[in-house]
Amino acid sequence: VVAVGGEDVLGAGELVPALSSLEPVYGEGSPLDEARLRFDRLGDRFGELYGARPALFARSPGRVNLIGEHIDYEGYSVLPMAIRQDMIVAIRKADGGQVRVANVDDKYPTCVYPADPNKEIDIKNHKWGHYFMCGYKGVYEYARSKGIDMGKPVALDVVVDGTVPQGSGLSSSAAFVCSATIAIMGILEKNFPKKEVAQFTCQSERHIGTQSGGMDQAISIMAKPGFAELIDFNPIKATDVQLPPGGTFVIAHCLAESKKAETAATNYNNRVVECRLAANLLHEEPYTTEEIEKITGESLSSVFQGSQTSLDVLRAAKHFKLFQRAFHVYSEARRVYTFRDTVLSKLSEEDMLKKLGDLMNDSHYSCSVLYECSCPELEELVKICRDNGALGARLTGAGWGGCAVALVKEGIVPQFILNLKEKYYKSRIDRGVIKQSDLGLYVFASKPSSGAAILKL
Ligand code: NG1
Ligand code: MG
Repeated sequence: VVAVGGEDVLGAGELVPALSSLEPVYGEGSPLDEARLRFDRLGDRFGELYGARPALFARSPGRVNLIGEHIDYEGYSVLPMAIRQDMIVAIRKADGGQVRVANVDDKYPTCVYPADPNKEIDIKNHKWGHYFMCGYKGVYEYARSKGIDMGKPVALDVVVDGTVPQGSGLSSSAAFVCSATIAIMGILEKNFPKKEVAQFTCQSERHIGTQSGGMDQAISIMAKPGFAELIDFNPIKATDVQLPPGGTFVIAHCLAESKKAETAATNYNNRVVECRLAANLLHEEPYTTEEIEKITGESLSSVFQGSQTSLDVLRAAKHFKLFQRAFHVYSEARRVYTFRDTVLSKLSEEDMLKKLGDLMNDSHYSCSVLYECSCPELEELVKICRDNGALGARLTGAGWGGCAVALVKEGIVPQFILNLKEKYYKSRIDRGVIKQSDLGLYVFASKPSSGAAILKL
């Protein structure tokens, strides 16, 4: 049994040995030297900070969602793939009673927490290290729910290095929560079934205050190199989807950051609440609180009792566009299956790619007009993608900023990326929004990467 590529189990104990090389993680043809350098640098930084080698490393990838946006929290299937960009974690057990979470990038000051899985995360005071503690709390909660003895809560020294751009819709947050989780499992020599890790890490991330669906954690944990995955929920299941070789997905950041944790009450969680309400009532005009209460015969604060994040939404909202949100969800859920069926169909590759592109365009329209989770920058970027030969383009992830994903014929990828640089990024480099040398972080082609792994290097 191995940790990555192994069928069902994840961990680093007797049952599941940790990987001892990077090849199975990053795969053939990927820049392994670069990856090795990152792990070396992470180990060195760990040594500088804590005066020791890390006991082990863990890695979990970001993802790009190809289709199926804002429907995971309704329980509908989605179709993401893991990307090479990831979060890597170096860790050891520490003395004392603290969890110290440092970053190789000085932009992220070290966060220190009491080593107490019962302590609530201070979400009103958002810090980058909170995501690690989501993972920490989650592991203990899962163990408790299964009656697994974890002993005394463990103090930890941690350093992380992330290459998934933040607030980009590429799921840096889940990559962080998942890598933290499996790093802690590794340190405690616990092996848990992959599906359960995929399930409980979704709960774990909710400690940050977003009512997330389970897509990001599921793909980060269960991805297999070379495949996108159709993810079903309740129970979680991942089915490999082999994409047509003639098409490539290009990911491009619009450079507006989607601050999901900070804007939860008006954006992400608002849509979660609207969808829950829409399941009961539907007409086209926006609903007021009073009207919904009249229809349901119940006050909204009692419907959402016990969920502070939902009560925050109710306080921040003027009206609820239930019909539009539901229309998006049902049509998007259908597009996911049509996308999967198209990939499996006997269509010529040319026709297949065209159909997939059309579905992506329809998905974007629905996100933009019905779900209202786009932004002017994303609209401009998606249009530029289409004008420059993309078969389809759409926002990906939560939206309100972050990335677009475009389906592009393999043969024109280099020229396509050059065109985006010229038409979208150049003026922004001139205005100092980003540096020319960082461009590769914001626009790149991606192949489906592997899922979470524990490494002893
Ligand atoms: P991002 O913001 O891209 O990580 C979020 C949710 C997903 C899903 C998408 C929209 C979290 C951790 N992730 O993704 O579950 O709902 O938005 O499809 O909240
Ligand atoms: Mg996220």
